[in-house]
Amino acid sequence: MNAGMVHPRAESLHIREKLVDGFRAGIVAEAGLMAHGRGEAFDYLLGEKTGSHAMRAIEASAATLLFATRPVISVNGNAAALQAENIVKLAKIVNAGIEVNLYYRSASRENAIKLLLESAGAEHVLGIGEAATARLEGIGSERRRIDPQGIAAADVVLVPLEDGDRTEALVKAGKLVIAIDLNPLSRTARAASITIVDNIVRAIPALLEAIQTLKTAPTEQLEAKLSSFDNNKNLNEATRAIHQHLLLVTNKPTLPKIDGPPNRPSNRRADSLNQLRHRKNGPKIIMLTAYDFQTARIIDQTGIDIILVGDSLGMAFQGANNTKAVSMEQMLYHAEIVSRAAQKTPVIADMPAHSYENEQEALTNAKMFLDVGIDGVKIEGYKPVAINILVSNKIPVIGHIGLLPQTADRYSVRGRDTNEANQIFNDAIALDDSGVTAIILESITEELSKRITETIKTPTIGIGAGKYCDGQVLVTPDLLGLTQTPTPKYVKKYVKLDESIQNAISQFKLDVTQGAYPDREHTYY
Ligand code: PTJ
Repeated sequence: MNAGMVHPRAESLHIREKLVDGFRAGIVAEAGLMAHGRGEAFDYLLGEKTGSHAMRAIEASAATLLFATRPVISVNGNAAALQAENIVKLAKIVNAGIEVNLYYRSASRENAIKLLLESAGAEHVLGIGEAATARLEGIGSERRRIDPQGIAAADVVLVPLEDGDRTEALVKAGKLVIAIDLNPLSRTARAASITIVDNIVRAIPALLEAIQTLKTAPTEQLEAKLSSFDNNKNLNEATRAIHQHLLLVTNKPTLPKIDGPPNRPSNRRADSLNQLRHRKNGPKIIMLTAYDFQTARIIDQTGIDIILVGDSLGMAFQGANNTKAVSMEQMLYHAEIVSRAAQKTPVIADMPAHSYENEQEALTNAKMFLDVGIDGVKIEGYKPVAINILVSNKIPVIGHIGLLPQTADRYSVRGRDTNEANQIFNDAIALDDSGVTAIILESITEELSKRITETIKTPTIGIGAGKYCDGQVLVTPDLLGLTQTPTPKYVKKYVKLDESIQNAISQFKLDVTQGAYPDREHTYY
């Protein structure tokens, strides 16, 4: 078989060839070819790229391997056929043992893999033949045989392409298990201490690179990589990445069809959004959030400048603690509803967390917002790659700096510390030249927001950033007194709708109980 280098799937075919060659050389098990097919299918769903979830797991794995006292890399047929050289390099750099441990164990395969690893530079290969005298509890068959000098004594075991039983047994035996598995739903993925949901052909080189970078880093930095890592959360993110990728490739949001007022032409609204750049020293820009039709309809009649379909949807609508899990699909659903209700006012939508991590994702997702009637998008943080591609495609973008809820670990005022203030100021300067329409300043000191507003050409819109900004934005349910206390200091409740609604409902209850409702006026005859 010769894939040729011009084939669009050349890389994938090249990997297959390696496995077929490995099978013919007695390295890869027959079932290893099937296992690879399963992996390939998941890789396809993941977009054949190392996602941010995988990078986080790779960094946590690098830190774990650098902290380990007796790390061991467990090698099977597929891992050897695809990554022998890099496995040897990895073992050398973290001083790890290499142990051959096979599901379909045979002396000839063990030896073929040992020879391959040795030709790649391995000095000592563990687990071969009689050397594997120790036993892994809870595992039947030959697979339970492990080397007393290797996996049996290891504190950390790296297992690329492992099966669920052995991963569970290794964890039970007290090992920290790092798994590489393209299937985020597998038992291995769920049982391992750290799961890298990525193709071994990308994951091992990336792991090598992360170790090179981190090996000179201060201990606290390595500890931070570990303490901030949560395998379950990360696996959920990998699953969401599959979902996200499916949305991207089909390019069709799976939204329920709603029979209601049609959407307006979008170029007119984009024009009025772009006009906002001229409001630097003009009347203040007024912006409010909306997530539902009725609120957007009412706001639309007030003549404010922008409606934001914010990912504050997480808290204000879904009752979540933060905005981190709001998805593209949820945003599109609300964006479509709000943009139908707002006949005059430009509507922008928040690009939710992880929806603009590279050019392609940013552009495809922003276009999906345009398709449901949105006029522009807001992006958290100074993200030049995403912002450039959108601006060069004439999609209005609003920037957002200061407190960034999608990544924040705490909700507190930013910029009191000089370094942090300088960082935010520098981001404002960089955003000013990036072509954004306006910049949201969230929860920063008045001093910093004044300095930014007076320095840059782009209008600033504050939320918890004091009076000097060129405009103000609030979360509408906060302004209406619908959200539960405590709300941030900057929130001014202009009405207590919470109480009004309670009163109305109590009155309805009383009327029905006492027979006062329905009366003649509200009855058909
Ligand atoms: O060499 P042996 O005898 O030890 O046998 C090795 C195989 C792979 C046959 C054995 O470990 C096995 O049967 O594995 P499973 O249970 O089929 O699991 C393989 C897992 O690896 C699946 O979840 C695949 O999605 C995943 N996978 C396959 N190819 C890759 C992969 N993960 C990362 N990178 C890949 N290239």
